[in-house]
Amino acid sequence: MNAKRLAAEKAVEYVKNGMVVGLGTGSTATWAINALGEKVKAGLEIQAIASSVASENLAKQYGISLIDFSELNIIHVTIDGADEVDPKGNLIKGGGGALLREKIIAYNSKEFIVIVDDTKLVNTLGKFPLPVEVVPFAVDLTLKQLRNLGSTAIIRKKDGKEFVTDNANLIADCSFGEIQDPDKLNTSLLLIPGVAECGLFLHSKVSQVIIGYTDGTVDFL
Ligand code: ABF
Repeated sequence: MNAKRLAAEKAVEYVKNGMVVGLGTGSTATWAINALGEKVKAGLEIQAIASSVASENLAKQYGISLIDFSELNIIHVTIDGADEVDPKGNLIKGGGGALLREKIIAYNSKEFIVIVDDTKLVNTLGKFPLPVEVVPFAVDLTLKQLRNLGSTAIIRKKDGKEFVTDNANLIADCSFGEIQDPDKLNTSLLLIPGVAECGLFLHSKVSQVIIGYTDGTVDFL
């Protein structure tokens, strides 16, 4: 049984006619978009906004109606994946490089549902290097500040070139070791000029985590 798909399809059960849905990014979120797309084909009426160009393109293929941010009054529910989830529901996100848009959409959603398989569960965040989106200007100075906070900050590369986000920024992957206080680290990172956003999502903004297991069961946090 595909555990990511299971969690995704469970989350999509929450989506009802007339809702505005925030679409996440990554392989688990893709399962959710697939499931929503099938429901739309079968008559479900929703509007959606996407956290990445990739998710937007997938939604278009299914004929999911996309709403412009300028016309947006409310996002009823956002469904998105994560790279790590701690027992309180704090998250590391951004492995796919879409963390800034994901965070804006999650922050502005009434409900934020996180979908993961059980491999994403950790006791303490930090094994997965924390993605931090940084503006390209004076990036070496920003990296120095990130290292001063105790991380090994490395600019992400893809196919030998710097990975560029949908917002024309760069990603610094920052290993901090175990993150004992995600709230404090989130605040410290956001105080650095040049940091656009970081991949720490605090539990206070997470409505529910749905965990899929390969034995076909799901669990909730
Ligand atoms: C997005 O996709 C991210 O924030 C996270 O980095 C990643 C999870 O990837 P996957 O669902 O492919 O495991 O949700």
